[in-house]
Amino acid sequence: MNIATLPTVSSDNLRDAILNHLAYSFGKTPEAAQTEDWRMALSFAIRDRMVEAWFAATRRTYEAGAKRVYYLSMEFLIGRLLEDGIVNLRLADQARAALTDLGLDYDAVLADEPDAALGNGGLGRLAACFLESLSTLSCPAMGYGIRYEHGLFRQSFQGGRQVESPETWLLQRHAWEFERPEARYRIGFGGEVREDRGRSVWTPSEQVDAEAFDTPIAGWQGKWVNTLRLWSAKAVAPFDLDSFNRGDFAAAAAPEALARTISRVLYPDDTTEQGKELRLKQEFFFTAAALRDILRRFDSEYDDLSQLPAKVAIQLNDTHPAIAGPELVRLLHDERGLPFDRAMEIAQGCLNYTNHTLLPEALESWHEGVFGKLLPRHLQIVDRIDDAHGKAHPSRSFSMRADSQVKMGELSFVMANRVNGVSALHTGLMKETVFAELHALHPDKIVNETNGVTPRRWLLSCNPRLSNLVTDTIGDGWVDDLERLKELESHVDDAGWRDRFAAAKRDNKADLSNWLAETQGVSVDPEAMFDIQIKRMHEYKRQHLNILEAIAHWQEIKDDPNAGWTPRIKIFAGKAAPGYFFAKDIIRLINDVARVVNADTATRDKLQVAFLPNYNVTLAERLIPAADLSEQISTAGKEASGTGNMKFALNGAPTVGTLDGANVEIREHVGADNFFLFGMTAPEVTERRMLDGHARAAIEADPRLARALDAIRDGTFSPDDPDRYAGIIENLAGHDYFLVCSDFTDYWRAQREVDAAYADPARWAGMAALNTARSGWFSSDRTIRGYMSDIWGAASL
Ligand code: GL9
Repeated sequence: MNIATLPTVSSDNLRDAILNHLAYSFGKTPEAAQTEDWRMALSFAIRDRMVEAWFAATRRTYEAGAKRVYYLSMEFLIGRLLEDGIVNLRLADQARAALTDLGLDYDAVLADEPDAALGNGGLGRLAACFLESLSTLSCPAMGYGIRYEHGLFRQSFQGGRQVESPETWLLQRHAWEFERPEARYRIGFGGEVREDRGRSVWTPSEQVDAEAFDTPIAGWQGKWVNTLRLWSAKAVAPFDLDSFNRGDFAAAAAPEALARTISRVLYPDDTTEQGKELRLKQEFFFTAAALRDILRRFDSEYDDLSQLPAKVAIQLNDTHPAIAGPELVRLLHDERGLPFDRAMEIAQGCLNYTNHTLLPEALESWHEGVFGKLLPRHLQIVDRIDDAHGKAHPSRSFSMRADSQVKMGELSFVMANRVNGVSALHTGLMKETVFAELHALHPDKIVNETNGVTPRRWLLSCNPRLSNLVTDTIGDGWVDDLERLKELESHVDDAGWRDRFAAAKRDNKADLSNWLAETQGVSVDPEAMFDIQIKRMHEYKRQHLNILEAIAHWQEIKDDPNAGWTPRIKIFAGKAAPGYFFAKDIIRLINDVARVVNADTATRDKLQVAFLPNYNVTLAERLIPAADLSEQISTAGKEASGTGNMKFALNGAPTVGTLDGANVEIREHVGADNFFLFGMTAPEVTERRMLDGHARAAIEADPRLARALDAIRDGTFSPDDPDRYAGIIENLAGHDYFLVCSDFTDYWRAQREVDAAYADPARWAGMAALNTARSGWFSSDRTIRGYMSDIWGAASL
């Protein structure tokens, strides 16, 4: 459907629709309605406006016989959906007016929506941005994942320590999904394989049903709507009547409880949890359901399986759905009777794999014992795939079945038509390191698709002040053609325009500072530099480098309080995996440092530190528009791409960062003058690590670093327990794998350059504005266009 044919909606229409839903969908009068009822009624009124375009998109796809894209991901970090829907349908003014008319606080109604945290971090958020861009580009696509009952845990602090509690987004009503009881597939586990007249027949010992829940995802202007289909696990027989009749109620309910376990919780690890049987079950559960659904849809249109690669592109988001390779071969060979080689060839024509990290601990592999017990037929198929690949390439030395393991990265690589990395640097390192041998055998397979972020959520919606200025200046064409931000460049030398740019940032900071005071008990001066590091807690991301620099900075301010310091507030947020004790210690250290530094009356107008609890998409949307400085300080070679880095640059916050992941490309785009570079390069990192005693040497060479470490060691920040951080000190002064000490001195230097630049408001505003003007390339629309042409062979309709 074309936008021209979309009915226009006035605020009166919308108000009537809200009142209708309040009465007829929720059975409430306006007098009795709670905020949640209004939120649901508004959501339904907005959702209604997506449905026609949703049907039309499906119709168009069938009519065109178009190739469909299927994005398989364990994680979709979608956050709140209501404002996204309102903004994409261009109904923000009408919605605000309608609610105001009804005597309601629009922002409070939007804030009532739970943040759907069905992902851990960048990988899951990328999947959510991709879905939105696929719809904006009217590419026929579907996301497949798991409808977790509990998303990523809630984080709070007790005495500065991270405490986890379960997340319960589904306890509130969820407005966006349509349950599809008819879209249900039986998924088996375990059991045995027997040969029957030359065919392998798998008889599982355990079964669950996967039931679909569909969420419409509207693109910009609501012209095209795709579907996110999440699978929920249900018992095959919900209830054991025999047990019930015997009075054993726990046993009667057991099948239901057992089945539900599969879609109960998101694993909270950002690097893959190794060897957990339930995790493998989750992976097979959603992947198998997705493949059955894909084949059912294909069968409804075509009867020749050799057409599959022409009509179906499947993207494996990391190795989590890697079982798709053997499962698709099983469906085509065992169940549809294609010869094994042909089944493998067709599967390889459909599947593609994205690698998101080179961290060795994140490369999934399963012990064949666990794998074979749960998926006995798939283990046989993996062996045959490995044999076939070995026969085709007799020179190869590796096997995906070495050391009694099933190696999912190698399996994904071999079964994929294309394999991609997520930034130029990362793709290069993939070719040189983990996939070097496979790359030599298949030199055309690896391609790069640098990540991107959707400008609808990450500028238009989260930063109305800046987006209004942009639209006032260059019109609104930038929203789905982000490179047009370049047109801002000619205004950057205009002092009046630059002041407007700076005013938008200042007002965003004032809002954040009010919110911090009201909700977090943190009081900060909005004139201070807002220096922000928000992301998962991990040693490679080096939040400890940041806090070490803060300590040294504090000490130096104390030495000479009147030396003209640039006032700063350092803001941190991020969750640590519950079992990652070192990362949890870093959180506690930052909280301890914050307590001491913020209480120091001699320094607190120059430096403050805050760690905000429970980082999620909603908090990111609040912080990023108010940031002056973006901290992207990972050890070079470790951050595959980063996407937060792009959101900050787009919102006018220059980066202090290393040459890692997409930082490299950000710096190329915004210009070296508008980026604060420090630290070793990836090859230098590799070299330095081999040098004995690199940490000790770095500490000896830099008295500031030595003094900061001493303060931690002597209990300055933990007077009740001076040894609390002995582990961190031992690590840093010892093998310091992530080279915190070796990069410290240059980081300090870069931070003082940041201070000097910030102290010159005109210079800073120019740098910030050029970051916005030159970030257009980092739109996920650009990324998706790349996948469509280089990987999927899919077209916009
Ligand atoms: C990640 C990488 O670490 C990031 O650098 C990258 O930007 C994203 C998206 O490609 O993928 N890989 C990964 O496992 N995570 C990433 O963020 N982790 C989480 O999602 C927590």
